[in-house]
Amino acid sequence: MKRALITGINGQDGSYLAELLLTLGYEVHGIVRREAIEDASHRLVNILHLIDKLKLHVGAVDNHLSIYKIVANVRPDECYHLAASSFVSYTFDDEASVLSNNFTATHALLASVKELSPHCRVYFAGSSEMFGNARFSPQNESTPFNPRSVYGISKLAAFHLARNYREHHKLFVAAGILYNHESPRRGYQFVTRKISTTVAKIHLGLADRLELGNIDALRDWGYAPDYVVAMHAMLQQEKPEDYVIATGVLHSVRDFLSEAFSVVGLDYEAYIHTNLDHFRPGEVVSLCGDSSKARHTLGWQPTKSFKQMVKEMVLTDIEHLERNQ
Ligand code: F7E
Repeated sequence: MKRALITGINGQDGSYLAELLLTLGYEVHGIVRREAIEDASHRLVNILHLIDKLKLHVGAVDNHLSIYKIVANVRPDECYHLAASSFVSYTFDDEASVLSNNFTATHALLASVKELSPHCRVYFAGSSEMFGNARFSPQNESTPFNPRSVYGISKLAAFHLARNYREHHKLFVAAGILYNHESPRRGYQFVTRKISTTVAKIHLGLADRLELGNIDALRDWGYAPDYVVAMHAMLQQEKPEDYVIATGVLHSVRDFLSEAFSVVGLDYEAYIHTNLDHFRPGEVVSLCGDSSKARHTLGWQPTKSFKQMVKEMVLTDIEHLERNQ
């Protein structure tokens, strides 16, 4: 039986990946914070349904000793490094913790794996934010990086570190360069979940307005359960490489709004209020990914359309709210 270790197991991607690996017969270990274990019904909500099947370890991913001990204890065959400060807007307020969480944690993990479990295959979660103000569109694995946010810079630094461990220390480290990916388990601060949950509240009479920033911003939005399939596939290849994972289709926030409100038969224009606080300095305007390499090499492809995904998010939020009323 293969053993996998997931950092960020209680996040959107971590929870879907844990489900996938359990289905494939893996022994699945995850790292969570002490506060999360103690408040499991809130902080581990994405993995509560799996908790009896998982082996959870308390630790802090940016604390080298903590990671070292967990890797020594688990001796994983595959390690998926998903834990990160991932909300781009927060990075404007607290650059230091984003740099530390995203870079130091990657270093702690790679260095520990190299010392203790050098056969272990590592997945590093890169981001389209590393392309930033890209000179070409769509972007692929050869497009030059030009990050515009501290988040993008932190991910790019960690990505270079991962490459360095691959090239100089001969670790099997594969990196996904993932574009936005959403689901009913997306954090509430991200625009898609903010919209789906507010539409659900409006539908149930619990809210009457939605404040947003730039609704003409464009994103390449995919479906998170599809993206974890790609992560796993990257670690099953003969050689470790980097892969862009994206749909290749751009939609605006406005498109998302229109689809989401139409699920409950409403017109979004009646509910939207612009809040300048949600506009971003140096916004990356339209990143669109070319995932031909993943499609050819990994046999990967998206399974759900934008419309189907938006519908699933809104209907799931309605169901959650109805259950908790
Ligand atoms: O923003 C616009 C906002 O916060 C999407 C992360 O997973 O993907 C994600 O980063 C767009 C932006 O995601 C609001 O300006 C308008 O253009 O959902 P988001 P993100 O910043 O694209 C990348 C690939 C990652 O790697 C990140 O970790 O929506 N927008 N009004 C708004 N966004 C938010 N959050 N809130 C608004 O009110």
